[in-house]
Amino acid sequence: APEVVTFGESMALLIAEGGKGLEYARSLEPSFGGAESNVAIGLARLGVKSGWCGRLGDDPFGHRIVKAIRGEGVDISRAQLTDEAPTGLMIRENAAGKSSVHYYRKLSAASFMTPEHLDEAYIAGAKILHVTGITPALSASCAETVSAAMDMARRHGVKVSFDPNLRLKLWSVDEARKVLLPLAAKADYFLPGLDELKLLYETESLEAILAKMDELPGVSVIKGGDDETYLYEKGKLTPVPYFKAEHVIDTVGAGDGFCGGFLAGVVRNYSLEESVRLGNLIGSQVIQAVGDWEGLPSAAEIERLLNGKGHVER
Ligand code: KDG
Repeated sequence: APEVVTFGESMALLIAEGGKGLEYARSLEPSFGGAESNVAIGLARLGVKSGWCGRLGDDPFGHRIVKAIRGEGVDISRAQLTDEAPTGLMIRENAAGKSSVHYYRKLSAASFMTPEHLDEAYIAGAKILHVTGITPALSASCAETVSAAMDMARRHGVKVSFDPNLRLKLWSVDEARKVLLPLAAKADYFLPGLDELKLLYETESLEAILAKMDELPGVSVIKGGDDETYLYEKGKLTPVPYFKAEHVIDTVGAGDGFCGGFLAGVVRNYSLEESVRLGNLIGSQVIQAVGDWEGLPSAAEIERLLNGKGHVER
């Protein structure tokens, strides 16, 4: 059984060829993305058994995504393909140095997810359930599904990890706040970004943010500090420095990489600080490759990086 179970929407991703923007790009490179499957792949590459559940259309993109996730060694036995609705799509462009994503995911297969699609025994068999705040933004039934999954996990003593992943192209901050903050209060590991917290709590001050974290029952790990990730546990703040990335190429997926690394540490009973360090290391690798998950390192690569052994070309 998977040690970490996650679910959410994975979508086909088309990346417009460099620099021209979608209006003038002559080619689009196909891939796929999805915050939760990115995390599941990150875990699998580190040798942690992970399972991804989700709904995709029974269409070529859906088949492509399922094959790719399975190919990464993630358990997809609970993933569903349906002919009732299509696989969602996102297109990313980089125009004049600004990267943006365009979503074509309304009424996608994933948006019709309901609590009935969850397999309680599957969740109960895991050590950790990881969910994100993207899913509840998709539809009311998706929001119910996330909340129900968290409740299932808690009933069985499975730890809950929650990354709010605020996506302002899906809903407003006001809508998000009402849904995401109660979910944060149900998490054992709350893994937000500093920018997201500033928006959700309407303050620029880290001190004020930490005061809010004091009201949460779980451990908080705040990603995206200037030079460090903040581990905050029972009133104690521990800044954990970043690893240097030599060439920053594509920052999308860094947060998911972090979550995968952090959760891998937790599953292996590393200290929380060591788990955050592993998360930082994974995040620093993801941003050195194009794509949301392609740059996720394997356990062997991590070993080489930590031992300071360089890349051998031939
Ligand atoms: O964190 C990266 C994800 O945002 C990306 O892979 C796509 O899940 C995605 C989304 O909804 O934007």
